[in-house]
Amino acid sequence: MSWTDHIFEGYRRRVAELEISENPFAHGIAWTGGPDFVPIDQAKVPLLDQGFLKSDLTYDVPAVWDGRFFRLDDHLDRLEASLAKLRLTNPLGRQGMRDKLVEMVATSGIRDAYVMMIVTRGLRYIRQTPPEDCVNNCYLMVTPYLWVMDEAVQKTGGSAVIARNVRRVPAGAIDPTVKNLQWGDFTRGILEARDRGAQYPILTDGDANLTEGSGFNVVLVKDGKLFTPKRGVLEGVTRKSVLAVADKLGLPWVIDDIPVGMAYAADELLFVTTAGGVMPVTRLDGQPVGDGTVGPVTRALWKGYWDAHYDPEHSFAINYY
Ligand code: PDG
Repeated sequence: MSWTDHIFEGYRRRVAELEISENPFAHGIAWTGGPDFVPIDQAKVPLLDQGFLKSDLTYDVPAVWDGRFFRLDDHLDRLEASLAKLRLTNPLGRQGMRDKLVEMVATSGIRDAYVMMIVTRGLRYIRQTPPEDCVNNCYLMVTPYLWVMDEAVQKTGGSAVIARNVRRVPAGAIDPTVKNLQWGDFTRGILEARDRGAQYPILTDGDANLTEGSGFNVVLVKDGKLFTPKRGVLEGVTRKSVLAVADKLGLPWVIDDIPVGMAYAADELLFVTTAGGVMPVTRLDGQPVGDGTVGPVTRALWKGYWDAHYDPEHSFAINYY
């Protein structure tokens, strides 16, 4: 029995059930502003939407696990903060969005879901129109859970590089605390990682400190203590969950500037995101991290993170129809 089985066994059963479901939304459900929900592969964005043309948008991604919404309010809080910074308003309002997301999950029958809420500037751009006169658009989708790292890779750990050919966009250019889809730096990083025989890039701030990777925060473990970068990163909800698990386990942690050199000296390395949870990384720049196996701290955080999905303090059950 593998150390990940207690979570993955039930998940695999639920996925098998979803695969034979006759629900037209079993592969994903979307809402793009109209009266009805649409199957995900039929959902469309208007060409003139400035979210599409200029990436003038923000978004957030919570997840549903085993029929329970996890930390939805944390994600709605972050979305609200991002909207305020961009002078966007949520056309549905917070409660309206919350209700619609729950309805969509229930309608789809999807038990383990990746949930995306996007708010765009709308059809008119602020060059011609005052921002307060733009009618903002909202797009929602719920799809089966998305793994940034496959189950099989999680068991032994993924491989990463510290990108040399690209740095994280400076916070003074694109605010990384506003969750955004301007992925040019990450895309270059992913290409570089592939060229170097690895799966994931970690980007630096250009001053030899770590920032984050393509859709995840970075945490390293040294002598039983957790270190995670402070600047140039999204303030991740998964990171927050993982640090809460560390508190329960009595492990100290710090959010600070983390020099690149610390990654090479780490005992353990992990990536954390809503789209995959706690992802062990056991090779960095072609060398083993620590002893090259998934270490005890990572395993304990992994277990604590998934167990927290059943804690009513951070999750609630969806009433499926
Ligand atoms: N940093 C970045 C740049 C992210 O995009 C994400 C989440 C995180 C950190 C982690 O944040 P949180 O723990 O709150 O989820 N990114 C996921 C994955 C995107 C992907 O497709 O790889 C998301 O936006 O869904």
